[in-house]
Amino acid sequence: MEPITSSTIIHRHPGNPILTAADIPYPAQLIFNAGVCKTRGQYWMVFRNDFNFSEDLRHSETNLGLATSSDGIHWQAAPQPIFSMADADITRAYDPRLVVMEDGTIYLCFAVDTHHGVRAGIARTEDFEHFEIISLSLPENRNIVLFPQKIGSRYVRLDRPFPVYSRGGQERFDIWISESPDLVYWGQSKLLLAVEEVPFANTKLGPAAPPIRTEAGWLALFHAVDTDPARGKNGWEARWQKRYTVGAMLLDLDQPWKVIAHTRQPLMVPEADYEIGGGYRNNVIFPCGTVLEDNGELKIYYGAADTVTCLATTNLDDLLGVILANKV
Ligand code: BMA
Repeated sequence: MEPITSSTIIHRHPGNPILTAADIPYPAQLIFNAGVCKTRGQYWMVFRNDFNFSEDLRHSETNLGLATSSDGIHWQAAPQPIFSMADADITRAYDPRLVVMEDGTIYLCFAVDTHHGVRAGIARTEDFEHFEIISLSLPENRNIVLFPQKIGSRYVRLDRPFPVYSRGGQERFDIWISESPDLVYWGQSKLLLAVEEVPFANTKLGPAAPPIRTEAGWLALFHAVDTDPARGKNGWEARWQKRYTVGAMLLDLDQPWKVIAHTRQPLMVPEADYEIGGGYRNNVIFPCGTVLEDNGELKIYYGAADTVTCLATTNLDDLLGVILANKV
């Protein structure tokens, strides 16, 4: 693979990381992969907290915490975690995404590890304290994000299943799209973007933050993974050979299963010190939330090295220009 670098339209916030374990008033270790939305006069962040690791790293605890902000940059963590799932089958819920639907309802999408596979969940909340679980997918699926409005009469989401038998059993995971009349029953699933279509991926893709409606189409960021067997110890584990970068695509407004354009070069590549060193898994940029400001600034919230939460910004028109230079 050719050497790759972040696009010049991306600006990392000088205050990065913007949220770490030191900001959390309860047991916390890795604070990352946060969903973010702006509603009811402020910014809301639901972040993943992994803590209490066993020495062999095979076990840890996970909960989801809440932080709020008046500017999207400085965050105040709530005193207690807000969401966790553990029963006889479920071991943890993680990687939250937030979306405010056109009627103002707040939805949380999340992944669930179970003894029978990874499932993707959707919950509704009014207060970030009580969550009504609306649906849990079949295994194996995660990284789901909801579009913020119905298209036609259907809710729409992006999915990322983990097929075991694709490409002769290689680890190749693509982005899919599904629809639902009620957020409970999902179907009409279609392949949206495959690993082979993204030159900076060789392993898997996944939806990042919920799509944003723009005049040019639905703007959707995605993470892209390349694996290099030459990579060795890159974090706490004995070996970590993957790198997580970020790309973007535009989908047709009325037929969102049609990709209008997608970046052939990454928008973001791990480069900053907090992305490439000192973390649990270095070389990981994993965005789960975006906020589009009225002045056209797009705030991108991402987990860095599976350890801390960071912010990068770009201008919407610049980003659309970069994506549209790569029409399908
Ligand atoms: C993915 C998910 C993410 C994580 C990433 C990098 O498969 O588990 O939560 O950030 O791997 O480790």
